[in-house]
Amino acid sequence: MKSKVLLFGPYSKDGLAWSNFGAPPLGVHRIASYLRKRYHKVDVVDPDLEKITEKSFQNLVTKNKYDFIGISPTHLTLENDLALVHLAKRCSPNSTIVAGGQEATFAYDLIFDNSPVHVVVRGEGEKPMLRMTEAPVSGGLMERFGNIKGLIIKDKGVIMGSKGRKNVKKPKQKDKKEKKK
Ligand code: B12
Repeated sequence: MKSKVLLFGPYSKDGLAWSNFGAPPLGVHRIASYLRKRYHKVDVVDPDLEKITEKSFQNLVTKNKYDFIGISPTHLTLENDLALVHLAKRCSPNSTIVAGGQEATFAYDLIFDNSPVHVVVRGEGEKPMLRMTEAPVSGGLMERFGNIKGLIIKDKGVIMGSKGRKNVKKPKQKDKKEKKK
């Protein structure tokens, strides 16, 4: 079955990437090309370039009923990025929400704690996204995606690594102190 995917780039709100550098969100465009070659339908939104409003974003997500919605947050834009995730979840409660890129890779716990993101892809996103779009559509998240390498999954409130990864637990204060010694 072919999936419908929405990927959006970092949302600085002040047009940072465009006014300063004129660069599109390269990471999500790469993933989009990869998925389109396998005939999935992918929309890419650059929230700054397209000067999205809450209403226009809401309309896009409600109308398209995406199977997957992917974000590529940066640390500096995180608050705006996660606000869009909350909005997307309200408009499309059945979509699987995925986060990727450097911020998601290293600060996945911050993202899981503050948003309805279901899955974080650590590292390059092309193959994990493809495998997720082609995974069974029914069952729990761990059941559907647990065999795909490189994921961290929040399933029924528990954060777990997919195959090939140790279960992820936050270090306790005590462990952190011990590491410093
Ligand atoms: C080139 C670059 C830029 C360019 C182009 C960025 C762009 N829009 O694509 C410019 C100069 C515009 C830029 C601007 C900024 N950047 Co910059 N940038 C980089 C740099 C050097 C390379 C990124 C890149 O293009 N890689 C190639 C692409 C193909 O790979 P990628 O983006 O990493 O994406 C892959 C994976 O990460 C993953 N992935 C990414 N997103 C997603 C999403 C999903 C759903 C999935 C599944 C996977 C996934 O899959 C992709 C394909 O394999 C990195 C450092 C680095 N070495 O990676 C910093 C870096 C990403 N930038 C950073 C920052 C902070 C910024 C700015 C906020 C800086 C600022 N104050 O202006 C702005 C943000 C602007 C914006 N709205 O995007 C930080 C992010 C740190 C963090 N923790 O968030 C980095 C890591 C640099 C650093 N070490 O500080 N940046």
